[in-house]
Amino acid sequence: MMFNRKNTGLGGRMVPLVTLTAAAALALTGCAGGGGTQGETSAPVEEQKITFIPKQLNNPYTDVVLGGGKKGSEEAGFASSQVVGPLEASASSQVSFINAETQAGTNVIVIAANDPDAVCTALGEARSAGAKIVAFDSDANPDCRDVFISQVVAKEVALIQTKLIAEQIGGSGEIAILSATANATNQNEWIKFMEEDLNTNPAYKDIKLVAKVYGDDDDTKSFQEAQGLLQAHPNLKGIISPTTVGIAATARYLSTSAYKGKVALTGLGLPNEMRPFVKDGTVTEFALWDPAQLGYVAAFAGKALVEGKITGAAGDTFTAGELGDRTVEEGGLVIVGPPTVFNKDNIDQYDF
Ligand code: RAM
Repeated sequence: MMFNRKNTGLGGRMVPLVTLTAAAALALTGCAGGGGTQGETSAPVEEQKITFIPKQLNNPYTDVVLGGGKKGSEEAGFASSQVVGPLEASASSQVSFINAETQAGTNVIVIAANDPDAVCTALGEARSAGAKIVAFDSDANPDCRDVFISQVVAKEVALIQTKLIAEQIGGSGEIAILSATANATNQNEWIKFMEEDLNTNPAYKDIKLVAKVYGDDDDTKSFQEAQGLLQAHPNLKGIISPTTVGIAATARYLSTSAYKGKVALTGLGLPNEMRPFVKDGTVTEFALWDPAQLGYVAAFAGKALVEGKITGAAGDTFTAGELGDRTVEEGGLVIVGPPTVFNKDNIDQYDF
């Protein structure tokens, strides 16, 4: 199975991913979902349109996720697939894009919410117009979507990061978290579990979390926040950055500073972005999942929803193409796969 990085060529705000093969798709828009009532739909996927709305377009992680989304949409048989979204991951930046999809009669909206509640009203309107809503990467309020495709079990990915930082700083000292945006559902959930772990696990009693800062998944701001952390906390021994943008920017800062190899850095990163920093000794170990699988599974969940095979209820099952069967858990949650830890010994085996 190959889920290597694919460049989706995101030059603008809207990118057609699959040629519209069925002219009938347009005629069917808006009548697929039975007024948002789940389980009534049984329209063939070949007549359905799917749109992906990531947190932001200018994010290398997003490109990999959308590569998987494209592959999944094609294999699932959607009539058309496209990507729209904001350039910045701010709370309400996705609303106008959702509204435009509702107007266009899109049948499946796949969204990584920048803010769980800010997108809710717009998603509710899309559902009333018949759309199915698949949240992925970063959940929307569960009241506003049908399923949430989560890359990993949130607690598991949080505990990997506390374990890695504890190992890398020798079990004691000050640490900080450099996150994405302050409202990001996914990062905030991981941070909650990390704080709980740091506060309750006896093995971490000598580790002190002294700061949480937000680089907004913007490379420049993340770089500056990393610099600011080191200035404000001269005794800092480690940084956890649970965002691919944050960890890459922080690594870049550390790699040319006096802190290189002295202040530990771990979190969630793309192997292709982190490779030079692992090789030059700035970073020892970090984690991630295969982002392409997230987009791929989301497309197949969209297919199962529009075909009326699942409603998002616990126990529902669907087949996610070559990745096999997935079961919907309590709360409409679908888990894609386990995270991987990357270091100098294995990083060259990954290409995303
Ligand atoms: C960033 C984004 C994304 C997150 C990854 C780990 O690219 O914040 O939502 O899942 O990092």
